[in-house]
Amino acid sequence: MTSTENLRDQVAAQLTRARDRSRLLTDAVDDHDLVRQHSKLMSPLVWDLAHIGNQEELWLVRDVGGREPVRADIDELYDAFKHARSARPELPLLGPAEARKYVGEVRDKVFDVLERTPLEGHRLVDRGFAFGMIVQHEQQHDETMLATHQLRVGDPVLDAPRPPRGGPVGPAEVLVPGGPFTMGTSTEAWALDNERPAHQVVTEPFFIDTTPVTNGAYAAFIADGGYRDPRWWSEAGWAHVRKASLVAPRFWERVGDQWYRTAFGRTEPIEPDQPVVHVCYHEAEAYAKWAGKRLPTEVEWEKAARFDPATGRSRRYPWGDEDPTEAHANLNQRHLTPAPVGAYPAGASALGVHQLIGDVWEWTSSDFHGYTGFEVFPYAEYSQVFFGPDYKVLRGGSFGSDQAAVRSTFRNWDYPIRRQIFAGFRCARDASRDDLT
Ligand code: AVJ
Ligand code: FE
Repeated sequence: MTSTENLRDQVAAQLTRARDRSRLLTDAVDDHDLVRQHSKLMSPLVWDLAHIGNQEELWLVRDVGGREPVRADIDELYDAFKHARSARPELPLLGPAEARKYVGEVRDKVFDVLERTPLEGHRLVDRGFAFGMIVQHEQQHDETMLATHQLRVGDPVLDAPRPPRGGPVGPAEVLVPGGPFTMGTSTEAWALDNERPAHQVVTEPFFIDTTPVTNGAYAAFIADGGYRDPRWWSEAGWAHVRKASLVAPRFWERVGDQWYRTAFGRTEPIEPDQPVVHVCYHEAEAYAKWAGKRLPTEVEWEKAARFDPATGRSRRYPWGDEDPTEAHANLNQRHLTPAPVGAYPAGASALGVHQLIGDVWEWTSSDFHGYTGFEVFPYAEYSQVFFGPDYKVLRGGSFGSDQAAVRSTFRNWDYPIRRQIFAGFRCARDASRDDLT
């Protein structure tokens, strides 16, 4: 991003890429499937679509562009804080044709605003931040819509090539040295408020798994009676596992002595070398305890992902400072499943930790809070209102995340019982004195 013109072109390309994905996800199903609720946990797809357009109108057409509203009458319908997801199908929403027309009109105006807006100077548009925020917002909803597709029952409508084959990953875990490292960022142009500012954090030495926990390893936990043994579960986890009658990850089904999983309408035997996905925080925590380990904290996850012991610097990504390519990580809904472990040797961190970015979101043991020096930007409802003990932080993005919306500093959050998101985990453990000598 050397010149403003260059930046303008990049912003336009990112907006178009996000819209292509939104269209693919909404054109794949018929109108009936667009307006219906596939799960109480999710909005109808047609709500996500118009909400994407409404946020874009609020921030780019009205706020940055200072233009007249395209449709001031619908703001309330698409305000995520006004109506719970479960209540959205009953609202007088724009229908499929109206919603498509609306997002198209907003986008036309946005391209005009983009042409006329200086991208340097004023903080909200500095280096295109407001546009970047909207690109990321659309991509985040595209991942949410993909999760809705996963919950949809019916013939498959989405297709994608299989991920690359797995490969060697070296030792099962690596030692991350204790001491300081730089967490968060003050320089990443499109980083959101909760990733800022860059600040030093000191850790103890710890071990972290070089890969996410696989289906095969997770199946061993099930086979060992893990879901029936309170020793592995926290009090809240045990209460939940019993109340919700959990026996396996979401979308798993046992036929004879084989586990199957259903993904996007196709049922296949689980692939033992793929990272497990669709587990909640409680399941991740229980597995880790069963394995004699624990979940990493958010600080530990980011240090394993970014710290380069040779220079003491924090990298932008595990592999270095360059943006992700197909060789680095399973992102962008390129494949509709996590890739087997070892599929991305070029994406490993300086310390040899694989698949931190992409594949599956990784549960950490940390609650969602603002960093020291946190400042709301540009609005409290993006992240600040979610700070507190109710949400756990997830890191790294999934196969359903777009690279515009994932960085090593990116922080996602959800309730510890949620399983519809593309979430897995990896384990960590304290390093004892003996390990260090
Ligand atoms: C960051 C994924 C938790 O979906 O609730 C979308 C992103 N914020 N619209 C969410 C978001 C507003 C957010 N997560
Ligand atoms: Fe939103």
